[in-house]
Amino acid sequence: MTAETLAQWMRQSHSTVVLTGAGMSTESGIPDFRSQSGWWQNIDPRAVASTESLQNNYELFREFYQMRMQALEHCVPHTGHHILADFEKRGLVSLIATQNVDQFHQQAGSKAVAELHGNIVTMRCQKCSKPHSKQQFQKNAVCTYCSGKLRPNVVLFGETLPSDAWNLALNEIQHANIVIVIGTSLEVYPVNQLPLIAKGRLVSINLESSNDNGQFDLVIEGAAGGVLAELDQALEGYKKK
Ligand code: BV8
Repeated sequence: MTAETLAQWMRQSHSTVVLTGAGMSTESGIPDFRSQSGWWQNIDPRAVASTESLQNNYELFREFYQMRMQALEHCVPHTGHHILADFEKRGLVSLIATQNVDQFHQQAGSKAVAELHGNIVTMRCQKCSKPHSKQQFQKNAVCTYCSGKLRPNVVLFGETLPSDAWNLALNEIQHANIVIVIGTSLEVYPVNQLPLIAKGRLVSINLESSNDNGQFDLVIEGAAGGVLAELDQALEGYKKK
């Protein structure tokens, strides 16, 4: 059971949704969170990525996100992102619901992307929500309208997910023939509930086999970029639109 099996299923599928996590961007040079080399190995997420840290530890919060933004400036989407964008153009993928905050799916050309955890590319004022530039945040400026604190449009621990993105992902996943889960430990609520509401076939593409593989109809162990390249080869020349 490999990429060829998934390719067969995708040829018969009317709607295939992809759910991605940080493992989708590690081959672009962005660390994930919970692997050996992940961000949370030596940083407590509650200290830097929570509403509490934004309110009571703003300098540490700002340094953490400043570092993440700088890391992003030197990285680009990899082949896997481009393959998923091409699958969308060929009618093979209808939506990418992502936990990633790097906007690499959009940069690679994907149009239908639900940003479940927002992004660290755009900023706003925490108090009045007015948009601000990345430069203003990096310069430690305050809001030009109300002098409030600036923050990236990322969903912090303790914040609710953007309702449009959440409802779109919920609806598409409930009606999908296939949900392909790529590069996520499914540790974070409520995104980790999405695979449970899938009614179609559930597929995992992940570097490590996780203990709750039982929920998947197909588990493909491997790096996202490599597996997607195999899948692309198996689907060569095939398109639905
Ligand atoms: C909410 C923003 C409600 C920061 C993120 C106790 C128990 C259960 C739940 C909770 C609890 N206490 C609190 C909660 C809720 C909390 C939560 O789930 N906490 C967990 C951690 C215990 N959730 C929330 O707070 C959410 N909000 O619940 O709101 C609410 C209701 C009313 C009013 C107010 C609130 C908000 C969650 C969003 C948090 N924000 N990010 C930032 O990114 O800077 S979460 C963070 O984790 C990232 O967004 C990341 O994407 C996400 C999930 O991680 P993964 O993507 O899965 O990454 P991870 O490293 O874990 O896994 C990567 C996988 O890929 C690994 O398996 C690895 O092997 C694999 N891999 C690596 N490389 C590759 C690969 N696979 C293939 N190829 C490769 N090359």
